[in-house]
Amino acid sequence: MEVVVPDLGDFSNVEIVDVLVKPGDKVKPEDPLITLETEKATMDVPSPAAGRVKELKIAVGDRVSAGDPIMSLEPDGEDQPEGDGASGAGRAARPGRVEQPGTETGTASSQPASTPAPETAGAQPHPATGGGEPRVIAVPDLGDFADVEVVDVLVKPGDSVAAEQGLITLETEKATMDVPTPEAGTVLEVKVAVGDRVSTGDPVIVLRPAPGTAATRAAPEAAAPEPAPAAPQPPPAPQPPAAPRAAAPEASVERIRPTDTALIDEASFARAHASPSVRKLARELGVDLGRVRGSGRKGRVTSDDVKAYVKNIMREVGGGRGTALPSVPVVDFAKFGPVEVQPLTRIQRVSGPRLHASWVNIPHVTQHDEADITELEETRASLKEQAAARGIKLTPLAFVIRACVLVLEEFPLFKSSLAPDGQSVVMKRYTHIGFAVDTPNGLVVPVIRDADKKDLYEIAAALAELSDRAREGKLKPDDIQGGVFSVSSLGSIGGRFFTPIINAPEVAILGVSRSSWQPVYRDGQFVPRLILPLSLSYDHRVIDGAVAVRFTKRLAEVLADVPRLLEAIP
Ligand code: CAO
Repeated sequence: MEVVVPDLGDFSNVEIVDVLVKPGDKVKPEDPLITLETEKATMDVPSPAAGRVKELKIAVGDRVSAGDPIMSLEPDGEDQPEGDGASGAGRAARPGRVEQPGTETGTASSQPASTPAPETAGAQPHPATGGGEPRVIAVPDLGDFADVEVVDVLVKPGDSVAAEQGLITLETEKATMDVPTPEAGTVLEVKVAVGDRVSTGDPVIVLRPAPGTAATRAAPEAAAPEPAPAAPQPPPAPQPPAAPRAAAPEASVERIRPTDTALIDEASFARAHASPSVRKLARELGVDLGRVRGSGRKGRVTSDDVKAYVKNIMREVGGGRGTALPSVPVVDFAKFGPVEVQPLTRIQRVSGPRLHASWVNIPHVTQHDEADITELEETRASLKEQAAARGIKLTPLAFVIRACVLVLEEFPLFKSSLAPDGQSVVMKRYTHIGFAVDTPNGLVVPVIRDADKKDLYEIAAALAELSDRAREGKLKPDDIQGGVFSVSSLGSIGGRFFTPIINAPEVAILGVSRSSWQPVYRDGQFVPRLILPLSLSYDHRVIDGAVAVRFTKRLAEVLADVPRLLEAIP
């Protein structure tokens, strides 16, 4: 018999990328003969019958269309069971064989009515099968999967179904797939229910095939329980021999939900030059084939390429290369002298990972600047007693926070947050300001709510009250949430400039160091001025450097504008 290229749906002039047999080879029905590659997918053409390859009519690199001769098969004495080769039907196609769902579907649907039906794959014979007799449609070959859950039953007794219509939906840990009926007909009985677990060959429905469908012709194989027909089997249909991969499990590939393979770019996966088995391996490992460099002929991706790709990623993750963080060496310090292990405080254990996350996730830039607070300190000194009489400790930090509130009104971006998708910023119409407090248990950041509605004294009072409660460990969840901008003051301790870590998801934090007297050149002479070091760390994804320096410049101006800081809140 002559084997020809089956119906390829919309494709023609398709390249042969592999010839899998040679003259003299024995083949069984459904054994792959050649591999074709369209721009969308790779597909094998299986043998429609058992036999021995007599002559190859094609070679790798040839381009073929439906009906073109591939090879001639001659009967192989030992291997001519009744029915085999009669149609090429009745074999469960392997899921890996189908690479391009659209193609498969197209192939199936465009199959001429006279073509032996690969769709019968997976169908189990009804004992009483015969032309138009009820027949059991079974779960097709599920490849490596077994005991798969039925998540949906799509038909009920009495329903008319068209060929390829879904009967049930199965869900493996990898994907969801529909099992379609290979034949049109009427559903007589449904054999499964939602929640059942099924494997290859398990009955799904009993179908009465519509008159004139392939089931009425089916079936040497479907008739297997019956005595083999005495008559010689009809020769395989000359053309096209069989739609190679229209069988049920493969057609179901197209129904895989995109979310099940979220890591795979389906378009690039489909374009990749790889055999069905390699595609299957790639899917199992979650590898996007489009990213794998093929070492095979014409850049074909082999299974070794897929494994090497995965190994490489594992090595990068484990060895600290690529996007993974380099690991710090683990040292046995006791080898060098006595040691004592002290646990971190609870707050340190909580805040540590958050600081780390902020540091590694946010591209920090720190803008340093200086503010002249000579007048501010003079005023503060003059107001201190008066404030103390009201029970308020008027510290420099209260002035700094009041100044930040005023500048944030002019630069609202500094109290925004980057949206999780990185495509927009969330602007906040409220101004809750956080400030770092050093407590015996570690660093905490209580939040002054609606700081823009508080005057200097109210801010100072809130500062004192919250920092007292922070040191006593009496902050409530509300006290440490909702901040839009933070201030970290080390001024009472010392230091000159530092890099505060942004309190994510905020986008900026102001570090304040200890003020000191500095000679400043003014009006032709050096004069002593009290200078406050400012360090503004900002998220460079949201804030540009020029804007950041405008912010600190403006902050310095406002800190020098004491009457403004003392203004009452309207
Ligand atoms: N320059 C000079 N002196 C300063 C100053 C500055 N920038 N800031 C504060 N001082 C002075 C104050 O004037 C005060 O002196 P007087 O009593 O003479 O007025 C003294 O230092 C102590 O101030 P304070 O600590 O009582 O008040 P504060 O408002 O400055 O600070 C608080 C409050 C809670 C922020 C502070 O106690 C604190 O915990 N700071 C540490 C914050 C921190 O750890 N940040 C690092 C975060 S990153 O690890």
